[in-house]
Amino acid sequence: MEILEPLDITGWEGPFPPEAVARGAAALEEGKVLYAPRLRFELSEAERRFLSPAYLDSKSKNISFRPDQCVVQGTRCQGDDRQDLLLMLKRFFSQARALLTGLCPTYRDRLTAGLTSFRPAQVEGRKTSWRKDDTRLHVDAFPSRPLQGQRILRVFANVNPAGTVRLWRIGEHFEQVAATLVPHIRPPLPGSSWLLQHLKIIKGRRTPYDHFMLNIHDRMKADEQYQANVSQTEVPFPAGAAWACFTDSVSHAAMSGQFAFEQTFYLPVAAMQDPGRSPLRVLERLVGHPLA
Ligand SMILES: O=C(O)CCC(=O)C(=O)O
Ligand SMILES: [Fe+2]
Repeated sequence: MEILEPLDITGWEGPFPPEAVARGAAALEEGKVLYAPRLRFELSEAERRFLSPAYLDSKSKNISFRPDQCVVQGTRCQGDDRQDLLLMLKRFFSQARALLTGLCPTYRDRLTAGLTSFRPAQVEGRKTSWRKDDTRLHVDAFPSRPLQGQRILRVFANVNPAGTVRLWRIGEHFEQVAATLVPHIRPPLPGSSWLLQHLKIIKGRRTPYDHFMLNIHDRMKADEQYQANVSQTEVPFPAGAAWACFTDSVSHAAMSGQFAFEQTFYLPVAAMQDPGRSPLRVLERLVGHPLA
């Protein structure tokens, strides 16, 4: 299968060509990456000052924006700098949302916005624990935010001013990943989800679905043999390009690059054109019972 679904568009707001709209949601749900090589996220002259890791605070690798609360985090800036960062991130959020609602009209009222992030740090050579190391192939699953089956749909843009690519590896299709790993995963311990929620370790109930997704995420990242030997392709995303995919099913690793934007959305399984392709339904078929 081709991994990339090319999109010849240059603007974030629709209307988009009917062929692109006809394929948008279907391509995403098949596990493809919508790839717009000429869809540039424009920064103003003044905003270009933010193309430096110096604006990060010491604990963060990203500067993030919460569209629902309109706050910025991850930066040491105050005053005008902080406000300008907020406006830049907010604009990325609006454009990413316009892109997805234009390309996937059936998702329009069903997308919930998660975090917006600006990623000014160099990916290569960053020191982290294996679990947080996104240079290892993985599907996304968040330990502190149970999704209970909801999809993770993310939009990325490479804004590197020197023209450096953002290099990803893309691995097997989720069906294959799950078929290989699920037989090794033990079901959650009775009471563990209640405990995590009531100790306020996580927001909301960690369902058996979340348990399986976190296990898959961890098993993929922890296994050096898997990382090296699984069938995979290198995908360089050029500066000035944007791309989108369901990162809970597209197995991905970010190997190198600096200066990108990313917007997360959540989508209920029922809002998909083909819910049978969701990781929730794939896992349920494998284990033979409901997981939500
Ligand atoms: O920063 C990137 O290019 C992708 C990193 C990643 O794995 C993620 O955000 O889920
Ligand atoms: Fe990821």
